[in-house]
Amino acid sequence: MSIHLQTMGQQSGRRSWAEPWKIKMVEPLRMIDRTAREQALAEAGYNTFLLRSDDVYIDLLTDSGTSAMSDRQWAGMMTGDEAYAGSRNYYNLEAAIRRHYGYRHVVPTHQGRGAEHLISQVAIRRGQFVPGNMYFTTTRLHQELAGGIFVDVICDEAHDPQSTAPFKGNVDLAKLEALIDREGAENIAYVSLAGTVNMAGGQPVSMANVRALRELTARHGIRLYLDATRMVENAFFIQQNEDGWGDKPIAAILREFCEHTDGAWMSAKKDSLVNIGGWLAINDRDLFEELRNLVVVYEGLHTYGGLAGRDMEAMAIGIAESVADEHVRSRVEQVRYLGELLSEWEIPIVRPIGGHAIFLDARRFYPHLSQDEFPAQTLAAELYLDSGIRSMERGIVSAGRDPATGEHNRPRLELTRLTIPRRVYTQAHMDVVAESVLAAWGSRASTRGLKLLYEPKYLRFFQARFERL
Ligand code: P70
Repeated sequence: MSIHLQTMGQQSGRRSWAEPWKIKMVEPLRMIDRTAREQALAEAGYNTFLLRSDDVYIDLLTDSGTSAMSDRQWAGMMTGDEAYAGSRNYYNLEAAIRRHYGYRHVVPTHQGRGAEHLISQVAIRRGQFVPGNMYFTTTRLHQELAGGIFVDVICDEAHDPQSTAPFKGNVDLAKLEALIDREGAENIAYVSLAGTVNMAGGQPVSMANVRALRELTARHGIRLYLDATRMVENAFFIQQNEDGWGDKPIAAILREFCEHTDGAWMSAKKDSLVNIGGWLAINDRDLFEELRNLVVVYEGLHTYGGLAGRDMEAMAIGIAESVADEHVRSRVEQVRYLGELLSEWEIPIVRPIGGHAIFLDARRFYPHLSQDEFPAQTLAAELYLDSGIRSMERGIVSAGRDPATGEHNRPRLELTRLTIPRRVYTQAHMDVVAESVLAAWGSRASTRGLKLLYEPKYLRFFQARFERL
């Protein structure tokens, strides 16, 4: 018997895996026609953030707050204790964070940037430097609003979409040491470490790197704080690709990684499988007292931080579900499935394939467009026009302007992100997405760029408007 059609597993010479869940409730998708999409996109100023989600077919804008909760999480929502103070759900959340991330003191916040705001206000003195492994938009903004100066100390490979180094999220220790020597340890607020690194393409940090970083920062008396937003996915890459970790569960790798840091902030809308929520967790008691005081000014009492009791319960359960090996494997492998298809077709994407998204290399799609014609924003628009798929610009628009000069920051990476929500779409959706990217690739030579019409002061990518050139 000759076999022509092959399953996904057979294509890569192994047995197939499947999602470790079945579907109990469905949400119908709607698809509007090409003429309606053209109108919707023009009305949205060619910015996918300004589209109505009713006009979107497959929504890959973000993996943030878009995951499907489990039956256990929904059941947990019904056990919300909506007391103003001392809700039992807060204590369940605190226990889950202590158990899986290992930090002693917990401050809940409404989402990640609420936590970024608090840590930045408390830990940065005006004029201090904040070295980090590539900027993230909201993180850097809060550091700057607190008077900090962000310095990128990520390894050079991270800025090269074609480098296949396995841990492109790593800090370049020589860059960090040079900064400390030049500015003095007392002028470094803390090191801001993210695992995985969103803007680099979802690239992980190795355990060896965090250990070395720990040693270096401790020697200089500098604190090391972690953006733990996608740290579970980072732990998966350590398990798969770093020597000595292959037989360790993800939960153990996560705990050990966090042990090398002094505290963390979290957007629980990603790894933790909830639609809203975040936290800050820290070992230092005095700093905790300051944070716990500040949270009541901006978020809410220190036992709810802007969340309902039911939200905290869903988060506590989500944290436990998020560290299960079979869950993380199926999540990251789904992303890889889409990436392998596109790679096979020689469509330029960031390699290695990251944890939460496929990042299309818009510079190589549109070599005829200058960065001022917004290639990544253009590609996001083209994908929407082709099929109603929504993606996100991660290039010059996201990078914003230099606060000192007012000029565009010009990142080397000019990327369009196809972000995969957790437990939401099937392999068939991934096939539809891949074919749409192929169509945009096919018409790349005749694609025209965009002109910026309006940009707001903060985080301009969310609300900027464009028109077709
Ligand atoms: C995304 C979202 C949020 C995020 C993150 C990392 C590594 C902190 C946060 C903030 C949402 C987003 C945010 C800004 C621009 C575009 C999209 N990332 N650290 O889609 O957390 O959103 O809960 O305040 O990725 O990547 P939160």
